[in-house]
Amino acid sequence: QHPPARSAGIVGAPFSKGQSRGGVEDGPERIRAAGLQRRLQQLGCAVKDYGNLTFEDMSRDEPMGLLKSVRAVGAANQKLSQAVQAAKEDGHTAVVLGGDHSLAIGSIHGHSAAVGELSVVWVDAHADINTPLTTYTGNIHGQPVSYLLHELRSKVPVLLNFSWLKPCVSAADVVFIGLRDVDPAEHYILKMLGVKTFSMSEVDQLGVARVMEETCDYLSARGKKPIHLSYDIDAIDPSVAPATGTPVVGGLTYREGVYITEHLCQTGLLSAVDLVEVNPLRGQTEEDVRSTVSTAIDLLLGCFGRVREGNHLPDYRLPEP
Ligand code: B3U
Ligand code: MN
Ligand code: MN
Repeated sequence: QHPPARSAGIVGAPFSKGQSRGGVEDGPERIRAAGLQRRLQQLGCAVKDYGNLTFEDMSRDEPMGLLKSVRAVGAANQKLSQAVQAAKEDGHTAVVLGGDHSLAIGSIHGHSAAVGELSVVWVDAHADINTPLTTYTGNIHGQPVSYLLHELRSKVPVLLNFSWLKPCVSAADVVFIGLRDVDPAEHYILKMLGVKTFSMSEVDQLGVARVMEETCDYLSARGKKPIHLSYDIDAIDPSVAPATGTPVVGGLTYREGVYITEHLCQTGLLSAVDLVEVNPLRGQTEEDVRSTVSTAIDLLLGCFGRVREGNHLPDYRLPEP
């Protein structure tokens, strides 16, 4: 197996206002410091690092009803959308390092603006499909999917700094994997729209290999569209990835988590990846943070052709005695 000739366009998005815990804005630097660029290059992957986006402080960003930091989340995602669009136009597989999961709004919007209709694979303990009217936490990282779906257009009110955003994804083009903490309104929406979901129960029942086979069969039945993988590190079990804002017991094993990325990479359709919710301030120990960051790196490497049987570059030659 030759490593595919790919290139990664890395966009750091140190943004945390889609939720209320500090620290997740340090995700991009921690993931870089663990050697992401070097390890991708060792796979034969070209890397362009666009650096970190900078987000202005909103002096006045009072809650709109329950909804927190609407203006900041809207402005940050507009910026991210443009950055992801640029990375795609430069020919890269876009890699967005979060930051919290509200960033998927801009990431998926920008990806779709560059390449058209997408398939979305959402790997998460949570469904992140609350609307601004169903949320009871007010955190926008629990809502990005509702902002993006055509079908929920009439259920999402006009929000400040979101006028740039038009829904760009069809519910039938989305698959959720890893669900185990879904609010009642979210469950209602998933059933109402008939969204394809593989909760942890289905992962238990079918095994991850069949889940991925069914995921790709399901998505490709509507045409082979570029795949956007939005990977929330809290999908992985907290025993492996504890340094995240809302850990939930009973998650994906390290092996299941990596298998998902290996399988999606092999489709040849993976076109953008978000890796979000790594929060270096949340682990109990430095080892907790190291294990979480190291898992994040392995998930990203899986997206770019790393396989566990081993890899070698196409021009590798055995040394002659
Ligand atoms: N569903 C809850 C909890 C939550 C969603 N995403 C995370 N937590 N990380 C909410 O806030 O909407
Ligand atoms: Mn999430
Ligand atoms: Mn989550």
